[in-house]
Amino acid sequence: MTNFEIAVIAGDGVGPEVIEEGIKTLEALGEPAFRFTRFDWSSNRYKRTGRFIPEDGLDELAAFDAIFFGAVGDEEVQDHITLNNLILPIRRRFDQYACVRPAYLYEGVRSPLADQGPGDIDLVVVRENTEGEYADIGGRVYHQTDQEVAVQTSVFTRHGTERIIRYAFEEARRRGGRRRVTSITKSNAQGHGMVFWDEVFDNVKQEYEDIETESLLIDAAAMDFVRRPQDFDVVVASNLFGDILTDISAITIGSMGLAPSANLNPERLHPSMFEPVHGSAFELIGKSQVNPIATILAAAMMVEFLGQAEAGSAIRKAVAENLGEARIRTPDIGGTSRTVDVGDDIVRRLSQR
Ligand code: GGG
Repeated sequence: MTNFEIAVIAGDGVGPEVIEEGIKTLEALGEPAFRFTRFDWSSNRYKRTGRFIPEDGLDELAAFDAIFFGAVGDEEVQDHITLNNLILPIRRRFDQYACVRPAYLYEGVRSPLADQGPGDIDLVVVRENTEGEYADIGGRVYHQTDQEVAVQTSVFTRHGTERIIRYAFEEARRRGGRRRVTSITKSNAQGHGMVFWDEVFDNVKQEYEDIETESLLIDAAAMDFVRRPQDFDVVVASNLFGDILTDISAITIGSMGLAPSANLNPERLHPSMFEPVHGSAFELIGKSQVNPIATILAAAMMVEFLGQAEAGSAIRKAVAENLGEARIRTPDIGGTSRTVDVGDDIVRRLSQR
């Protein structure tokens, strides 16, 4: 029997609720087997101890096969503190440079867009995940005066840009779908970093003559994700633009609660991290109304990345059946069931296979 060691960081808000459903699903697989080690890294820990991650915490994570993450964000802690002290250090330390965010419109789920049926939306955003606008470089001087200055620098390296664009082309080959890569920038206004990105994209695409390409400005892409989502296959974007576009793609497939995310170190030198796209969703805390499917699909991505394709397909099939039946579902997609009921239904389907 194959065993995997999984580090679990449930984090903030609804994170613990959805993570428990993900763990339940993984345990229902039987094979492979997982051992889960829970870390209490969260805003609550920060409020109690002054740190999200203990001093040697990241060293400890290095030994795991993967990291299963819930959500980050707390009503009492500013968002830039939670992000820059919990999730971004993990992505950087483990060089999880490819953030892969698929969006698929399942049967039984209604898109808010007219005329979009099952499978019509089937795209993946490949978001650069370690530099760009999230590089955490900048500063402020003359605080609270009329002369105050704030500088925030975006970083685009050749190494970082080439590898994420190459990853996107490889992903288009792996998916074997529309075989199309769309690159997103704002190079008309960002005349340094994003013109550079466009140049790198134009160079790398020469190596992939079997893949159709397109370059769009982020504003046009935001419009086209609504106007013609069916035309996209693989979309490659900077850290910030990828983050924004994946909220749009998530809602076009019916709910943020259906969108999973993988933070990959494709070379497998370090553990990769799997999470739902949604954050801590304060308004749902403790109501048992949060949709666990984004996290369960993130679990499927995790087992697939660990080489367990059959287990991943089994989870996806159970999710597709649950959604297709349209009976046990949370309120975000028109149901009245609780988070735990959806998890139980998916576990039941897995156990019957
Ligand atoms: N589970 C995803 C999560 O907690 N998202 C909160 C958030 O704002 N994340 C920003 C990011 O993914 O870069």
